[in-house]
Amino acid sequence: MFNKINSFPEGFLWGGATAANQIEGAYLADGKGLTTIDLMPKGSKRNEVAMGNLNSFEPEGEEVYPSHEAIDFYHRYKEDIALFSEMGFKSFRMSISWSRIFPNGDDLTPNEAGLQFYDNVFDELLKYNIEPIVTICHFDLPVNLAKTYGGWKNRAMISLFEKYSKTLFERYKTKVKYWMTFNEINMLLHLPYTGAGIIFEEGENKQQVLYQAAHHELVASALAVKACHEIIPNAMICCMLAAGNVYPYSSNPEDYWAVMEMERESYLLIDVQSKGEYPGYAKRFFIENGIDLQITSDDLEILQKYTVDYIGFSYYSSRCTSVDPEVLKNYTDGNVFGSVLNPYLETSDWGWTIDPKGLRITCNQIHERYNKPLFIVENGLGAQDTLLKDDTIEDDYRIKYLDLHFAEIAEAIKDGVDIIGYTSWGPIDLVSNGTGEMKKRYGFIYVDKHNDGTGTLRRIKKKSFFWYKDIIAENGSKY
Ligand code: BGP
Repeated sequence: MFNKINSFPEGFLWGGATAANQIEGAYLADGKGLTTIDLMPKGSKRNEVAMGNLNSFEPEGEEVYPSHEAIDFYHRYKEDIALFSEMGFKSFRMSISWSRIFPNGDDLTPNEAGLQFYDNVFDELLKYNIEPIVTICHFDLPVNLAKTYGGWKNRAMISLFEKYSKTLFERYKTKVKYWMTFNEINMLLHLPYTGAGIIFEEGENKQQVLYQAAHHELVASALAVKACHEIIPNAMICCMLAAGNVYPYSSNPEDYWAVMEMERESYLLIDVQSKGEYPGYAKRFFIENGIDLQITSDDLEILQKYTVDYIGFSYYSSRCTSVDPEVLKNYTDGNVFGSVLNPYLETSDWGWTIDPKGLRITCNQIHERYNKPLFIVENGLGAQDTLLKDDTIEDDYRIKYLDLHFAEIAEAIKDGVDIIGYTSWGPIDLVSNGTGEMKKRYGFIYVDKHNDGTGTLRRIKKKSFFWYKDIIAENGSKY
């Protein structure tokens, strides 16, 4: 009656994922305007800026802005894409920098040189049969939109984003089939400046501001889904979630309820993008927290009509929680979302819990919640690599991490979860979003660039480069 499900299906989209501001550099080249990330320092102030508590529009002292040069993908994309092709990539996730297309965000006409740059990148990818997976907005927006409009606090952002995304669909309709609207939309609730260009004013009700901004992004995302379907009928467009299942620290029902609450916070915006309406638990949450959202009846209709085709998500860590104050003292910072230390799991050098089984659980949870195809668009290990004298990098720790995660993806597929692809985060070393530094490396390809900005930018294949190449060549058949 039932046939055995094999693991990775034919046509599985193996690849790697990046974001414009973490690789491109050339921050003012060819008419590009400043983006919010271009004014984010590295070092101790970075977090406060990311959280919207510190205005970074007037830089002070000797700040270093990592996005200004990054790894210079802008000038080296041909070399980098050739290396991706050598690994056998079937897909490459990248984002478009809004301010290359509309330097101020509200310009009347787009910047042709910016559009041309992405044409060149897509052509290069397609030359090697690598499918571009495009994030329309990955943690950056034109500075003018943050300064003049207050970022996504402002409803006017909806039509500006709609215009920007339509411009992209029209221009790239023959080249790009897979789209996603906002990177890790739920991160907006934790990193309001990074995610939405928000800087809080004195005395503002933060929750009110955050959920109103999120509502604006949801409507904008739904309008992008509409436009995408109209302009590119065979396209697939998704939302993108920072995912990671949560464990209760104990069998206390209160701990389990705390898990439910954490997961609901993560899923709330995705529930809207996938199911077309605010869930009941969200309405209760808004009322009980004095959050009064401005939502029109047109908004509700748009949200309901234009839901996403698939779910993209990042997975780095699981989390763990408890209601016991003593347990809560034992805490680690994950990828922004903190977690109680799970006694069964190890953490990376940056305190991120490593949990391959959590990826299988997460895939199953998202599948059961939405019943749509899934795309794992970020996963990987940030680690310090050492370039040895003979120009090699022995990154066995990265191979081990990926190997264990791939085995669990295979299990999830055998569980019946429809997973269409996997793009590992930072296939080439890039600037860390969290720290603004180079020393936290994810790549299969080493880039000779260092925290202090020095380095030749030379590209060097790591041991994991050859390992990933073999996995792709065999379509993960070992799992
Ligand atoms: C995700 C972001 C990425 C990326 C990744 C790793 O949240 O979407 O942009 O940076 O995290 O984080 P970090 O760079 O802080 O190691």
